[in-house]
Amino acid sequence: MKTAFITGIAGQDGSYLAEYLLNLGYKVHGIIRRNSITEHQRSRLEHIGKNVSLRYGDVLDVSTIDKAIKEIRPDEVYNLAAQSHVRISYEIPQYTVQTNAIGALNVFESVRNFSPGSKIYQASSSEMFGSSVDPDGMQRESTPMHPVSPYGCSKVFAFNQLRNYRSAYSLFGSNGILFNHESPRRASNFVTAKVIKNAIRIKCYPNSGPLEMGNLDSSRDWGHSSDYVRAMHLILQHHTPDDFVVSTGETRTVRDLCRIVFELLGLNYEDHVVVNPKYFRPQELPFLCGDCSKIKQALGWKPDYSFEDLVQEMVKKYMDEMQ
Ligand code: NDP
Ligand code: GDR
Repeated sequence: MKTAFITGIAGQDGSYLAEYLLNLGYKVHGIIRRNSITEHQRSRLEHIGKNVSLRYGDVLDVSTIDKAIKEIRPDEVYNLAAQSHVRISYEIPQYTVQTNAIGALNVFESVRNFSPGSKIYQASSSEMFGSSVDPDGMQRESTPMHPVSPYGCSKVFAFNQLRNYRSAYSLFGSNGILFNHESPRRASNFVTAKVIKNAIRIKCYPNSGPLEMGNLDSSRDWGHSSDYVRAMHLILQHHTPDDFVVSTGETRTVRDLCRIVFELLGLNYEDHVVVNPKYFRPQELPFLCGDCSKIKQALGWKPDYSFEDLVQEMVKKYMDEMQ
């Protein structure tokens, strides 16, 4: 039986990944942070709770990471823990960099010192490319990195640090450079979940006020988390450590998202959506679209979900919860 250790296991991707690995027969371990208020902390893991081995820990607390790695000596380590919200990274830049950069380094160091045979997956992001786009409008593994947020900068550090440990210490460390991915487990302050939850609110309670949004004209390449955790696992099964873009290759604007969601509910978004500059970012990424040819060719990965399937699944889940 293979063992996996997941940081960020209680988040969107961590919960799908734990589920996926359990189905493959892995023994799954993970750390959750001790919160003062425990309600909802394990909500994404409730359905698989007994099968995963959880312990308290924090990637900024070296002793807990060292202890876990020493005890478990996992075959695979997935470092998903992060302050993952781009706009909020402008509000708490130092905390974001501590968690996403130094936290990742703590995990890599722990593996190097106590379990150098463990394979490491690092949750890298398309935000690392930032404002840099190839002439065909796409971003791919060879695109230069010009991040435009504290979040993007922190992820570039972790990306490079893992590559450095790969060549310096021969660790098996791979980066998945993932574009936006969503699901019914997405936290409600990311744009897909925010739009869908509020559109349903407006449908059920028409006089409950408009939906306040930031930039409606940015474009994102949106996939489904369950497809993307499958890619994470595949990346670690490759014969050699490497870095892979994971995306759908299709892009839509936030305005398209609003239109499609409100139309699904029989509403016109223009009657209900207002722009509030409070949600603008100091620097925005106007257009993201990923070229995932490399992972398709090398590992045979492709997404199962279309954008429409993703939105419909999220709408149905939140509608069911409201009723
Ligand atoms: P989430 O925000 O849903 O999950 C992040 C998890 O990390 C949470 O469970 C959080 O715990 C945990 N965490 C935060 N800080 C620490 C810490 N100091 N120590 C231990 N755990 C911590 O993110 P996603 O699941 O969406 O993303 C997973 C990873 O992939 C992240 O690294 C993200 O940056 C990256 N990524 C995500 C993409 C996406 O579109 N979803 C795209 C590209 C990369 P708590 O609940 O206690 O805060
Ligand atoms: P992003 O995701 O920043 O791309 O990072 P998010 O869903 O927050 O924003 C996507 C786009 O929507 C615009 N937008 C709004 N966004 C939010 N959150 N709230 C709003 O009200 C709103 N109005 C418009 C944003 O300006 C942006 O253009 C996600 C995260 O999962 C990262 O962790 C990950 O690394 C990247 O995707 C790839």
